[in-house]
Amino acid sequence: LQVIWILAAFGDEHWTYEGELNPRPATYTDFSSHTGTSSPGRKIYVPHGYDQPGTEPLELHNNGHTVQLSLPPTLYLEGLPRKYVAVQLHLHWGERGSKMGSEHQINSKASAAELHIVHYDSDSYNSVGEAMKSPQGLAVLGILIEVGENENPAYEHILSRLHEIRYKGQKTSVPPFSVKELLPPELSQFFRYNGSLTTPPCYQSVVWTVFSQKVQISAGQLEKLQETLLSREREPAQVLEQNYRVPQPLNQRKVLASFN
Ligand code: BO1
Ligand code: ZN
Repeated sequence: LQVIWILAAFGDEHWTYEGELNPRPATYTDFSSHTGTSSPGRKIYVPHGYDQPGTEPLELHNNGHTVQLSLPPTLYLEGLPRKYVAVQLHLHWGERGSKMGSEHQINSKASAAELHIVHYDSDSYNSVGEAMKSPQGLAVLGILIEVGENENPAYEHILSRLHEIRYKGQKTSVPPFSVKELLPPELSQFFRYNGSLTTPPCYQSVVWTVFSQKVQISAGQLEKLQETLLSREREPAQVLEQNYRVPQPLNQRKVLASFN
């Protein structure tokens, strides 16, 4: 949860998940034990426009660190004091064959993968680039993903296309679909705290909302996520795997738990 500023020293050009700053095996901070603030009657957090498939195709991009889908600003969040509009979503996952790949953990337990839907405060800032440098400039939804019995058709909008963008830098175009299908059914139960971007430049600018309900994908779908993408533009190929940051010390942060 905490920023390690030294990561920013690597700059945007080249950085990796290897080494001392992201040690394996993972150490963790169990933030559920630091909660205690509940707020009955509080307006719940509802993504708006998420069930509208939209009209424009979306761009799916292998940026060498993750698979990222561009989102239209017609998607936004409600229940926060300002209007946060969507920019992109992306995923984090573990190494091939691992069921640990999430960046958040609940009750000390990591999930297989994690979806992030990134928004910025469009009331206060003209661009995401400006917003990402300011406290609470961004709002990211975190959705924990675990392996279940069935294939998850919603995630196939992304996973079935990965083979088209295997190399870093490749892009493809995805027909619009309802982003809401990617979320768990119960949106009123979540944890919220002020934290950072989990990759360089690691700015402390994110209002994090992590839903307590998880979504399921099949073992085959997880395998596809872990094995398809490559982190280099050309041979020699290197599989893009284990792109999650381990949990960081909570320090003095408060974590809100909403269980309306
Ligand atoms: S995350 O959700 O905390 N994993 C996360 C990490 C890094 C970014 C976004 C979310 N990076 C920034 C880029 C900007 C870009 C913005 C929105 O994402 O540094 O250049 O405009 O896509
Ligand atoms: Zn992320």
